[in-house]
Amino acid sequence: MDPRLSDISLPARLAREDEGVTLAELALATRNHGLPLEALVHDVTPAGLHYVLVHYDIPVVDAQSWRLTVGGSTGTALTLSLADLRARPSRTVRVTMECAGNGRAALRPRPVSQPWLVEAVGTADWTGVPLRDVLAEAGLGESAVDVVFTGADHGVERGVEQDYQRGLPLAEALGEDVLLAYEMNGAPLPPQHGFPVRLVVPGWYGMAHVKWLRSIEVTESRFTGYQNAVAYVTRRRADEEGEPVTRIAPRALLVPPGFPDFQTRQRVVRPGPVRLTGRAWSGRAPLAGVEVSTDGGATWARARLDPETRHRHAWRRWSATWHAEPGRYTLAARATDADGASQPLREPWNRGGFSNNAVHRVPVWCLP
Ligand SMILES: Nc1nc2c(c(=O)[nH]1)N[C@H]1C(S)=C(S)[C@@H](COP(=O)(O)O)O[C@H]1N2
Ligand SMILES: [Mo]
Repeated sequence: MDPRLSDISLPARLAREDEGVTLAELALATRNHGLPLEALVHDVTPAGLHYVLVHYDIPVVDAQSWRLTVGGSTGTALTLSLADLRARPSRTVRVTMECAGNGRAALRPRPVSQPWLVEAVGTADWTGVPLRDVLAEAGLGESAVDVVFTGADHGVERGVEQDYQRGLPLAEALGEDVLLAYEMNGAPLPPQHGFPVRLVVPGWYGMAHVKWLRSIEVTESRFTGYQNAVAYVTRRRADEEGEPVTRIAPRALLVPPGFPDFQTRQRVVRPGPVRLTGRAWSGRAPLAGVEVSTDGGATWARARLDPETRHRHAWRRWSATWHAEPGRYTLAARATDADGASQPLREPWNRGGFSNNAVHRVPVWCLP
């Protein structure tokens, strides 16, 4: 019998209770790296330290012959070159981006997929053309519903062969900070981050920010492609319709203090005042506050949260002082946003491992 795609591309599954991370997951984890947590100190993440998530292969795109087509339910169809885009009025927006699967590896049972711990996050200055300017030029049809973005990458996922493609509701697509970005931190996009042009949708989990963009199509019905209707949906049971994954839930991370052991990453600090610091963000509402704990989340104290700046889509720094005495501790941090949403102590479980914003815990030994 001839081989079939379904022989190599398996259905979604949960790990057995005693099952470690597989070599296939390790292959994903080495391709898709996270932010080293000490890099949380930078307001803007150096491009090479920003997390990376690529479903298939990084496509090779020639900037000279690259074209972006804009069509569907529009007055006119547009074909734009990179020079066309660069000639338009641009905007630079500082955006904290996080993968919807961040935290997945901590779930029990564990969804078998890219095994993120907590580090699938980064903040960049994205420069490009506001999407709404391009849509206005094309002219939106009366019955436009979604805007569908297609990347130049191609692969197979759970048996379905596809180009990476995502739909975004029109109202979201018209936001003033939604960009067709051609620069990251003031330089052309690196290949892994979507060269030559990617979509940036501030506040949304990473899957919405389509890289290696080649086409934009306005549709008159809700887009039900794989990445919207099958992949990025929160389900507790395999047979339920579930809720689409959209905006980033509030989260705080700590810069692990002191120094680490090479093999275990266990942290060591010395007695005395230890400055605790980190970042917090929410894609849903402005932040209201950050708290820290030294007992794993049993008791909490208010941290200092840096004031809001004009970079309203970017993470904010928080800090606190801990008077460490010899012993073992579990540091923790949690953010609360202006909607009153905070972070749970235990992982919210779903089959895809999405939007898990359980509190970040860092075990630390204070040695005399
Ligand atoms: N074309 C395309 N766009 C994509 C992806 C992809 O695999 N292909 N991955 C998405 C996911 S799941 C995430 S989390 C972000 C990651 O963006 P980054 O690698 O620039 O951090 O890109 C998104 N855009
Ligand atoms: Mo992602």
